[in-house]
Amino acid sequence: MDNIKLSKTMSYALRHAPWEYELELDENGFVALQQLLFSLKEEKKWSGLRVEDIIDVVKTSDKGRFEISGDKIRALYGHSIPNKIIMERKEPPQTLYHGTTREFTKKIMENGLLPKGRQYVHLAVDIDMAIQVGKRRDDKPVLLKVNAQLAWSEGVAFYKGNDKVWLADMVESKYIEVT
Ligand code: HQG
Repeated sequence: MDNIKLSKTMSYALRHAPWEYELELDENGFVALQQLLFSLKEEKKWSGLRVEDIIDVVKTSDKGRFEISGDKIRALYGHSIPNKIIMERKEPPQTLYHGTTREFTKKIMENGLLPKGRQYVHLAVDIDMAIQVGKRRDDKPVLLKVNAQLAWSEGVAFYKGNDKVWLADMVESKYIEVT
């Protein structure tokens, strides 16, 4: 089983286009695991898929992209579908990081961090991950340091994606430092 390909397909179905798989996500982004399996198996490429294969992707995902709870599964972050997924609002760590391009940095320091094509702004707990995220778009990415605790104390909402990824609706530039 090609776990990377399966993970990308699961991300596409659970984050971006559930309707293409006739999936209906609940308000927290969950769908029945069996339903996801059934829908993916409709595609020739995945006709031999087993529930164990999906579980393996969930368990081995380096970034903790998915969560299985009872008989349901969801993507923990990254959504772009129109209906906003309700995530757990929670006090963030002192500092969070965001890796981005040199080009975007100027705009971010003017307008703040915006979710752009996704439902939430994505922030990393550790520097290495933020740099990796930035490297997707710029070989010399910029590391932004977000004073998350201060923002939270002043009323900015943060949401926990997983142990490594936090989400926010937006973050004003007064809470951001270019490193
Ligand atoms: C930028 C992947 C101009 C922002 C990754 C980013 C991550 C602005 C881009 C997760 C801006 C949006 C999310 C502003 C933000 N002006 N540009 N005011 N505010 N931006 O892909 O955070 O591997 O939607 O800096 O690794 O890069 O798929 O967000 O460059 O964890 O699991 O707008 O997706 O995870 O890009 O990535 P994205 P992201 P997976």
